[in-house]
Amino acid sequence: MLEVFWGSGSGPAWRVLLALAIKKVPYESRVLSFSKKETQTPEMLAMSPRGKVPVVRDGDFVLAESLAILHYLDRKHPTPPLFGTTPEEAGRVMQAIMDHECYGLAAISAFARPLLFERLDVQRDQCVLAIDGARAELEKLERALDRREWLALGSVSAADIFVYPQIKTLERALGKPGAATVEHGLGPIATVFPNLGAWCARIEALPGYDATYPPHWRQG
Ligand SMILES: N[C@@H](CCC(=O)N[C@@H](CS)C(=O)NCC(=O)O)C(=O)O
Repeated sequence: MLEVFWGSGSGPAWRVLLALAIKKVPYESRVLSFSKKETQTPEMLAMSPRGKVPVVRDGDFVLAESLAILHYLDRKHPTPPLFGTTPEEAGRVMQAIMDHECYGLAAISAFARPLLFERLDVQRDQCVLAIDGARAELEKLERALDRREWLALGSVSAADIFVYPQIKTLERALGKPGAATVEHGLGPIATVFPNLGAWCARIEALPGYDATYPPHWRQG
């Protein structure tokens, strides 16, 4: 059976769990602890030389990198398709993914990470300077969802599950105590960006979603 190596709270790993839930593909969960450095063991480094998760192992085949894994899973288990069914749809999905990978991810992370990892003592300036850039990216996503339910296609696609974990990570960062000491104006996300809030709710209503939620986030 397909094995999935992942870590709780990893956005890239969450993408893979979401794809498997949507496609209803059974798998063996191999959850690793970041704090115990379980991603850095010789066995893991042999599969993922950068020591990163997600990684999947399917028989003799091993694959790292979330986007590569989404693509693999879509070819291996085509229903429902996550990269569309036509060349044009595949292009739209990849455009939305690369837009986030190349621009949105860094801009939102620059703001969220100092809050998430409670590093405002040394990274307050970086966090404050990143607010406008993060807002611009969130507004762009908000506009993309103005007259449509999903980011790229008429149904959930790899673009949605690629972006979604970062929005939830931002939401978690906004819930950290330090966030109240920064005038960011970015939350609550569902209030400031209602289209994004409704889109998150749509993803959260997908069958199998609950099993993908980062376990340690349930503990607060
Ligand atoms: N580009 C990679 C990023 C993967 C990544 O950064 N994973 C982090 C967790 S979010 C990781 O495994 N870090 C290893 C560690 O901190 O030990 C992907 O999309 O799969």
